[in-house]
Amino acid sequence: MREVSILVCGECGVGKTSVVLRYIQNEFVTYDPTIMDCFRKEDVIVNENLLLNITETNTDIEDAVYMNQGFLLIYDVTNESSLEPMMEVCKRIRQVNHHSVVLLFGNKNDLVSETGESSVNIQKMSTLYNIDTLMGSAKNDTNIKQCMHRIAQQILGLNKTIQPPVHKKHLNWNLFNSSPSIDQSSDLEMFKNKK
Ligand SMILES: Nc1nc2c(ncn2[C@@H]2O[C@H](COP(=O)(O)OP(=O)(O)OP(=O)(O)O)[C@@H](O)[C@H]2O)c(=O)[nH]1
Ligand SMILES: [Mg+2]
Repeated sequence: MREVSILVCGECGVGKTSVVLRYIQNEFVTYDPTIMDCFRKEDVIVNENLLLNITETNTDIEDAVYMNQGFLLIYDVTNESSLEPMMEVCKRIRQVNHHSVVLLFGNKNDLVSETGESSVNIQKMSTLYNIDTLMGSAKNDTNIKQCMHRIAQQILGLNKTIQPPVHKKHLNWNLFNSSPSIDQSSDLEMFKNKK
């Protein structure tokens, strides 16, 4: 049986354990704060039995970035400040491997009324770092299985929608800083032109 390894990262309390336990055992449970925890689940993905090794961490990803094929970065849609640290994680992942699979997941969308478009920052992050994005809820079981399956499929190369990043220089661009440096101005133009 083929195996895939997925690292789940995010700030404290964004719902990492809740997302993983919803996927592993289809439960929404109260769980203690986690430093690191590992889970395994066999699943059928595109007609193939697959073993998913899922590691949750809220510590430094430095070593883990070399040991995993896929990354599920979770932020809390009700807490904008939980998104910014994921930029740094994206940067680090892309410095190590341009081709690893990254999905940014906005959790707790059961708490927000609007279900529409993701924010401009998320769209920019997606383009700059070539990452997939999804929103959902561990509580309501919205898009939980889908996000794990999307990562696994992309790792296996079954889903060709994510292409390797083209714009290497984007790695230095700080989306949360309104004044990008001069050598990154062409990136800004690119986004202006896209509007
Ligand atoms: N409303 C709502 N609450 C959620 C959701 N997911 C998690 N929570 C709540 O958010 C809190 C934190 O959830 P955890 O899953 O423990 O978060 P975590 O990221 O694993 O936290 P640490 O392990 O401390 O880093 C808990 O009270 C959960 O019940 C969700 O989709 N909707
Ligand atoms: Mg946890």
